[in-house]
Amino acid sequence: MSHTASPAGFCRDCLAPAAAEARRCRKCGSPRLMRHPELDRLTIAHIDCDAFYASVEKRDNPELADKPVIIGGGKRGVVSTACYVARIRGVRSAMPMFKALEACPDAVVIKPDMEKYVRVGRQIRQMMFDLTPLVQPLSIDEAFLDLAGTERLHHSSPALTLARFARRVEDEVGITVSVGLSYCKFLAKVASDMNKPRGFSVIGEAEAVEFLRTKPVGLIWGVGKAFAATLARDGITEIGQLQQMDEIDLLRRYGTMGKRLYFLARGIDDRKVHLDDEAKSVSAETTFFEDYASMTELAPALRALSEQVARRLKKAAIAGHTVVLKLKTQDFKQRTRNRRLDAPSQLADRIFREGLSLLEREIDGTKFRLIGIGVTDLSDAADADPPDLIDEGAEKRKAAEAAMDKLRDKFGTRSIETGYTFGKGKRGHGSNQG
Ligand code: TTP
Ligand code: MG
Ligand code: MG
Repeated sequence: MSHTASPAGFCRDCLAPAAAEARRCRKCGSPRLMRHPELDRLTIAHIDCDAFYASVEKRDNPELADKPVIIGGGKRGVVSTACYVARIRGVRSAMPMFKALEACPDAVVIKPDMEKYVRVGRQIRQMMFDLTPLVQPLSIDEAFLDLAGTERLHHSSPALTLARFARRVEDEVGITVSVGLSYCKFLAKVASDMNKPRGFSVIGEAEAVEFLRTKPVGLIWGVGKAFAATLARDGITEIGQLQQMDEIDLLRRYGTMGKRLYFLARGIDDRKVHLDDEAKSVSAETTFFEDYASMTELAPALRALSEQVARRLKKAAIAGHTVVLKLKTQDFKQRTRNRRLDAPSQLADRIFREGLSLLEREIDGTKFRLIGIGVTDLSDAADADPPDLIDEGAEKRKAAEAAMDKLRDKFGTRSIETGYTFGKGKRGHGSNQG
């Protein structure tokens, strides 16, 4: 056995490498070892907090630690969630409260404190954005993440980065999460639910079809109770049965849903992890009369668009933490590139600089017919653009921008132009969105 061989896995508690055959961590003795043949290749993750509302309440009141806790609204209400102690007794989300109390009479019932949960949810989401700009929240306590290409940034594989994240949430937030890691969204989400709480499950490409074969059809995304009942009437209860059917047949029987069944049953899911939708971003874009390939042509457009975005952010008193560059090539292929800023910004200068450095990497002779810039991961303007201790010029540029904003307000937008936008204002027909 060679000492230089890459470690077969790692310890989820102390993150030390773990040998392929070890049963406990050599460093800390923990049995929570993570190993999987595809561990270093998988990048799509789904993270979901464990018994979210209940975990937050337990964190804030240590006396509740070992007690069954139910979060929900009053005696006649329903259960929002229950801690895992209460779940062992049969309590479930959406159960009428009286039933829950029949099953678990000694439960501590707490009214939901939504403001607090939103705050904690945001805090965790911010931590997710420290891992990758590609975070797609699904609800208050869960999100998809695509960690492709983050190895150099974090000096670790996506799997190890995720294990470190789970630990960080426990240390800094005081609640636990479960992680699912796979090659696609469907199976990442399935995986995160597999060994809750404090779970970390991996579903690799090689095992996907066999893994799905014996699972109920209800596991498939979009198959709710009603549709599962329809399938059951047709004699289909297990995913393995769908694996035997051909696409045309499924399409004929169930329309577009049939197509989804065909692909997901085979573990084929090409949906990308994408940033939150347009409503949660501010952007501007322009389509050119001619297509452009060079920085000389593209940068001025980018500058003008950055200023539009900044203007709208300032008007709404919001700021964006992630800058998104959008390009459409001559042959209508779209490229989007994101980068997270150190802090939320509403400054044209900062957005432009970030956009420019993203753009530089795309200059490869390709002709572009459209360029757009925007920000997402929006927040209140209050914590935007903190004084920059490293880049001294930034403060001056910020002051200059504030001065220009004032003049623009006074004289209209065309009266002040920076070097980059000068004389370029009429070059394209603008189309804005955001
Ligand atoms: P979930 O992630 O579905 O559940 P959970 O975090 O409580 O438990 P798990 O460990 O299984 O993930 O939902 C997140 C929060 O959303 C949950 O804590 C409370 C709220 N919620 C409701 O209010 N009603 C519901 O029916 C469900 C399912 C959740
Ligand atoms: Mg949850
Ligand atoms: Mg959830």
